[in-house]
Amino acid sequence: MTETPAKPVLLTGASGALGRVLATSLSAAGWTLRLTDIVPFPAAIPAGAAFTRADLNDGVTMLRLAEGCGAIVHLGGVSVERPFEEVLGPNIRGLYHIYEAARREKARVIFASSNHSIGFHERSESIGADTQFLPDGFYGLSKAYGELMGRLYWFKHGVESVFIRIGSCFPEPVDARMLATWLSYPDLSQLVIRCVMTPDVGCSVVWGTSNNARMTWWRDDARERLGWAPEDSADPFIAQLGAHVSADPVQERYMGGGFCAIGWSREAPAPPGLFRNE
Ligand code: NAI
Ligand code: 15L
Repeated sequence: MTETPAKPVLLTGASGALGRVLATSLSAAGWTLRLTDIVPFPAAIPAGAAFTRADLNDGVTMLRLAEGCGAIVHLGGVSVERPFEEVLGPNIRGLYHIYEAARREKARVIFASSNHSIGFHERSESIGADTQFLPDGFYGLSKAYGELMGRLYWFKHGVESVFIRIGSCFPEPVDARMLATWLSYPDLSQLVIRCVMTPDVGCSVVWGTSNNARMTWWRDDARERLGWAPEDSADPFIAQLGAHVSADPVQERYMGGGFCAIGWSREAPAPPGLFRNE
């Protein structure tokens, strides 16, 4: 069954890796899309879509782009660890512009959050979606802030959100960590469709990974309510990638992997008892 939303959907970050995947798959599903990004769309504009080049820092244009939309799939912004000043504009101010537009339009926000919002949890843990944020850098911090902004807009204004804490969404897994964190492009597309089409999502969190046997880290999210079950799996890559680990103990200890090691200056990992109220 093809499901099409009653109103157009605004897709930010449309020229990026995942934006292009979703522009193509949602267009193929018959959706009416408004695509936007700060850089040009690098391919032919898909059927049913229109592209506007714009900066997320430009709040007036974001309001205009969202006019008449029922949902905003928000992928735009800095997508890797960068200095604070580079993250601030797109990921914090830009996100505020998206939520203001959603409030005005009574639109739902599907926010591309990241595992880096909880990256300093240790891989030996099994954490639910309501776990404490432990961002592993300024980028992960911006994703935690984004989820908190979504909660503010839900409780104060009734703006619905689904926060997809994406693991690693690439054509294929490329190292041992991704045997746990990998999300296939088709599973991402199905998830976004469910996030937009499911009635009454409230303010929900879903872990964005495929059906990977090694994903023992993340549990208890909104997938059942969304009616989403990932169909792909990183498991066929276990033999090929199982030994593909780094020599860095920080990278290998924490869920966020290499992002945790960027700029690391502790002499030893933090003892848990000095962080939690134990
Ligand atoms: P990407 O870097 O390929 O795409 C991000 C897009 O945002 C780019 O096209 C960029 O031009 C645009 N952008 C940056 N600053 C902007 C601004 N000021 N105004 C307007 N547009 C701006 O990243 P990718 O991989 O496609 O990821 C999409 C989203 O998913 C990002 O928010 C990322 O943080 C999130 N995510 C992705 C994961 C992955 O494995 N690919 C994992 C976790 C989260
Ligand atoms: C992310 O949040 C990044 O956007 C992506 O480039 C990957 O680094 C991914 O996380 C990951 O953790 O593998």
